Amino acid sequence: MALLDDIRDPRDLKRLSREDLPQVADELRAEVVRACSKVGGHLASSLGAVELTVALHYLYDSAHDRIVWDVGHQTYGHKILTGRRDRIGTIRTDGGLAGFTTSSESEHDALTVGHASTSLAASLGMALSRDARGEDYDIVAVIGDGALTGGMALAALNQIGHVKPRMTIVLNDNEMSISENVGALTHYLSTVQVQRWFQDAEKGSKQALTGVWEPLADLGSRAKKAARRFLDPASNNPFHAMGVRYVGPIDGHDIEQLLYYLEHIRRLDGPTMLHIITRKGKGYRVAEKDPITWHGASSFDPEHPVAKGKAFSWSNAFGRAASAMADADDRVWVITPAMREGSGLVDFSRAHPDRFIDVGIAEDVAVTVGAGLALRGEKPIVAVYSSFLQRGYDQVIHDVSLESLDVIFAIDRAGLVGGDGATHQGIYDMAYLRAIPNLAIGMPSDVGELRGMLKAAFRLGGPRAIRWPRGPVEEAPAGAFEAWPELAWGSWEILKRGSEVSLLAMGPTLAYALDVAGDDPRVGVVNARFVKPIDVAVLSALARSQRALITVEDHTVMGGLGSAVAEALADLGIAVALHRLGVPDVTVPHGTPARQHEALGYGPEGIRAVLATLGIGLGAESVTEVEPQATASRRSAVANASK
Ligand SMILES: Cc1ncc(C[n+]2csc(CCOP(=O)(O)OP(=O)(O)O)c2C)c(N)n1
Repeated sequence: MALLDDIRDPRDLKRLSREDLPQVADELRAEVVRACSKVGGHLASSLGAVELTVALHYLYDSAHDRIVWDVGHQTYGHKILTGRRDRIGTIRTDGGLAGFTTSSESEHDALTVGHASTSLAASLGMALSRDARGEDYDIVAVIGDGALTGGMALAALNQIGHVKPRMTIVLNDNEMSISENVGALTHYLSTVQVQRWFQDAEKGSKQALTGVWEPLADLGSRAKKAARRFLDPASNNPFHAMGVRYVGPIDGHDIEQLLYYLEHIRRLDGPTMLHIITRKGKGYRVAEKDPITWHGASSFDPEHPVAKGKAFSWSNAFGRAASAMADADDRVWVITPAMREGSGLVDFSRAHPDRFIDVGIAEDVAVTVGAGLALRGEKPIVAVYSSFLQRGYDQVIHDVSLESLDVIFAIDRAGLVGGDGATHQGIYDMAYLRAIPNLAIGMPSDVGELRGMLKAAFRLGGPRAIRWPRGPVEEAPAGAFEAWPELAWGSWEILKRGSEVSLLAMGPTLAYALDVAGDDPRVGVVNARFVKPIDVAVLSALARSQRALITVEDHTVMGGLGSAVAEALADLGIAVALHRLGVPDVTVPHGTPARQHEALGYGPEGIRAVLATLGIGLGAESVTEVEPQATASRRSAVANASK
């Protein structure tokens, strides 16, 4: 009988006997696989945390106690056990469950999260409040070895060891971030695993040798004891040294062991770290074998799981371009904060291992390492997702822009990102970067422009941000760096002249603008590919000759292209009707970007609606699903037609 069918709430889990728990874990695992096979998601991390999830919910009351999952991507099992089983197949889709823990979704989600390394500081805050108010509940932070590489986590640990609140920290160590984990702590954690192996070996050899040849057994054990002392956690353990009690490592797939240790730790004063060893993808062969591919899976056939081939993407285009740049000039380095795969850098890391740096989940460090390299005359590219660069904001200002250093920020996932949702939306970078002196910003609409911008950034020097969206892009034949197009930084491109109104769009919204304008002579289209500086000459000519301008951007309207245009018009003293379309002042959850663009008013229908208010009705014949990424062919069609 399926036990999961009777678990509507963690209280139902607690009614089961301990012997039943492994079966619950198996069922949870199957359910996670089923859900991910339908809609994709963070499969491997959730599979690796199934036993831990069962143990935590068996022991703690998650509605009252606080279980603080770091990142929140490993919580599909937690969601199933906490009343969301019937909706788990909707995870990350429009209107469905969020892909991470989200407080507004459930009282069992202690933290709204998605970015890594926040669990320890948040748990400390909760513990401070609890203790100040004399309340009584448990706090358990669950953090992966990857998330522990983040400066926030380490700084919080430093403070936890100082304040010493009663809390449990479960270090879920699978030796993986998205790719292989990096850093000195990672090396330390694997040393501790060797120690565990040593202890097991010692036990095994004792049993095998007892009664056979005692002196040999004794000799073996004495040598091992000496080695063990060398690796003794009490003397060498960095967590201990920071004031956090350390226990482990233990097998994180053994529920009995997990319960045994968690129960004991729960009664202890002060902070205690339980180090558990798990396997990413546990229990599902393909995910165990290739946890990198199955970290974030697309939908698949659960009987014959094969990872779907992905279309050529902006990230791939960047990775190739970066390799060509590094081939052409040995001062080119690429720095990633733990996003080798996502940023399209696997090939680069193989071709140029000496100039590829993965700093772990530490965006601040990535930016300042870039600054250090640039200070010594190198040409670093900091490859980072738009939403994660938020973590390196001060470093962009303080370490890079003040000295106007030659650092290229290669910003991936700009715009709405789909399933990852609110925490990952790349819709603030233009707003937060535009205010920084010396920093220039562009957004290509096809691969040729991407290369042109990278080439211009490399040649011109100074801090330059180039942003592009998530998803596919039309591939262009690879070429040597020297042969890439020349592009004047700051220049806009008039794709179509209109007699009355111009649409100013950038990146993915350019396809919308071109589609809506069609061949209507009243509506022009401009590729407003730079927001800093903007093309004042083109803008002022347009503003003086048109009765309205409409900016269209996949970014918050506050501070992006529309703001840049409004500010420039004000400075020029030109009064012209300006309509700014983009993300209004709201948070945007997970969903299908093209649908969300439409719902937020900056898809093709939204543009048509604004044109209609200006008396420019455009026939419904062009109401088609527009693929926002397919800009290159649309641009060249328009360019050819207007020749
Ligand atoms: C600030 C930030 N940078 C990057 C990411 C992307 N990211 C999501 S999960 C992950 C790896 C986390 O590794 P770990 O904590 O060990 O968990 P595991 O997936 O191995 O269980 C990364 C880098 C993120 N969520 N937040």
